[in-house]
Amino acid sequence: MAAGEVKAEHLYKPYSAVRSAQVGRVRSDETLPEVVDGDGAEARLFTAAILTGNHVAARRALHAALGTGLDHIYERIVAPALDEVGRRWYQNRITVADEHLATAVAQAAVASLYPLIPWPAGGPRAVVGCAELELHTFGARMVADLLALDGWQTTFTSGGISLARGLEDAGRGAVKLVAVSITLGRHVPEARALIQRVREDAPGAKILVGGRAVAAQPDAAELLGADAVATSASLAVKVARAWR
Ligand code: B12
Repeated sequence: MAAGEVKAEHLYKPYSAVRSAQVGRVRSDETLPEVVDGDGAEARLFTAAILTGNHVAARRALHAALGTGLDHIYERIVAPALDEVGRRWYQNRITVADEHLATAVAQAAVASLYPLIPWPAGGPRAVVGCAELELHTFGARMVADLLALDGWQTTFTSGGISLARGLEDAGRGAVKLVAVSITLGRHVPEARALIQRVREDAPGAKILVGGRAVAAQPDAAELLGADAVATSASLAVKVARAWR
């Protein structure tokens, strides 16, 4: 999506539930957006907050859910909310600017949790990133965070840059796991080439793939030359445990 202008009227749309969140109350309100696969009121509040650019309400919704675990926050609140944002954008119900704003608010809210999380130190090395050209980085970030929480020493290389560079920085010989996220089907060829390079550069590393482009393809690991495919960040953690 090309960058768009963020207009002031996008910042605070009249969702009464967002105003409720600002004063710390969660209430069922039919003005809240429906969220498929989300966790009830929490996901709906968070969705309303990011769609209205309300940083305070977005942060508050995630902080209130911190006791449920980061995996719950990521998969039952944040990912379903972003799905809803994508759906609305696809249906032309929101603008590109709305989508950019919602994503930025969601990322800032997630980042505000980081100082509150007891990240373990040390552990086996993992490098997590996207295929080159892939700009959808949020899912990979979630995978990196949940692996870090499970005791991996994780390097997150973000998107649009070479994951091979991340491998180099982490010390290729020591890397036990490389996780590659692919959202768009058109990036599968780059991902395959990247995985081939990783095989040569870090022959001891296990390679895990995931993301929207491969989640529904049971033979994705074979097609891409990876060791396994997982459909969510928490499943990535389970698969990776066997490789520690
Ligand atoms: C935010 C967003 C963007 C942002 C991304 C910002 C960022 N820093 O990430 C920007 C603006 C860059 C963007 C651009 C585009 N986007 Co976009 N985007 C989205 C949106 C709304 C949310 C994505 C997101 O973060 N989801 C939340 C994460 C957590 O979900 P996830 O990535 O699937 O990750 C989960 C699992 O898949 C898994 N997982 C992910 N990675 C990995 C890796 C491993 C190893 C494992 C095991 C698991 C795993 O774990 C995660 C949690 O469980 C989606 C809508 C949607 N439904 O996703 C559209 C969406 C993905 N975008 C879409 C499109 C079309 C585009 C553009 C092509 C638009 C355009 N015309 O320019 C460009 C392409 C840019 C590019 N070159 O990559 C379409 C894709 C359609 C398709 N073909 O599948 C979607 C689905 C919107 C829609 N409804 O049509 N987008």
